[in-house]
Amino acid sequence: GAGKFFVGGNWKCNGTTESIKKLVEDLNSAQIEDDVDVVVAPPFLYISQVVGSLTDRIEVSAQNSWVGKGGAFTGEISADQLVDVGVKWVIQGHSERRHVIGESNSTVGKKSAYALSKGLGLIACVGELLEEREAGRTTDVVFEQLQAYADEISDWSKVVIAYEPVWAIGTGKVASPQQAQEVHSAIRSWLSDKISPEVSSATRIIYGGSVNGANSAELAKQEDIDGFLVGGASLKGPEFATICNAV
Ligand code: G2H
Repeated sequence: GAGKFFVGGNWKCNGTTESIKKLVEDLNSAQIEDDVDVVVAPPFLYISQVVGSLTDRIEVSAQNSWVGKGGAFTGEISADQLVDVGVKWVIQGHSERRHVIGESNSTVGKKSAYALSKGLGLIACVGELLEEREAGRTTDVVFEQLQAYADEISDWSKVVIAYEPVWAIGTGKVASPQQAQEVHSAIRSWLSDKISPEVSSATRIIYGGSVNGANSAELAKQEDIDGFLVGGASLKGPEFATICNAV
C-alpha cells in the first residue's frame, strides 16, 4: 500500500437540502479513526452548505470541473470557483462522465491538469467496461486512460487514482478482492515504468464499485488497495463511517 488510507464518498446527483443536512449531522457525529483521509463529494448546488456545516475532519470534493478558467461557458463550474468556496478536491474521469456524458480521455486529462494547477487534489478515475474486460482488454483500457492523465499532469503529489470497473458500479456486483488487487498492482507497475518508482510507491490507488460496509474490510486487506471511492453506500452516514474504518 501507499500512504494514508483514503476514502471518498461520491454522492453523485443525490440529495436535498434536508437529506444533506441529516447526512452531514451523521458524519459529524461518526467515530472515524485517525489513520484515514476522508473526503465527500456533494452535488455542486449543496457544496457551500456542506463546506459550512461539515466537520473539518472531512474535506469536500467536487464531482467535476470545467477545463479552464471561467467565462462564457454556460452551465459549467471552474476550479477557481471551487477553490473560492473552500473545496479541496475534484473527481475527474468518473465512468458516468465518460460513458453517459461522453467525456474523452483528452478532455479528462485537461480538466485534471487545470484543477491541479489551481491547488485542488485530484481523484483521477479509470476503469474498463464489461465488454472490454471480457475481450481481455482491461489493462489496455486502464493504461490508455492513465496515459491521458500523464500527458497533462507533471506533479502527481496531489493525485489519488480511483480504479472503478464499470461493470461493478452501482450494480451490486463488486469486483472480487483478487480482481481488484490484480488491476491495482498493474496500475502500480505502470506508474513505476511510465512516471517514476517514487510516484508509484507514494500514489494511493483506491477501489470503487459497489463498496459497502460488508465487503470493505476484505477489499482493504489487499496489498495495493489504498482506500475506496464509494457511491451508494456513502449516502448513509453510519455505513460510510464503517467503510472509512475498514482498514
Ligand atoms: C462507483 C461508485 C462511486 P457505487 O461509481 O464512485 O459508486 O459505490 O454506487 O458503485
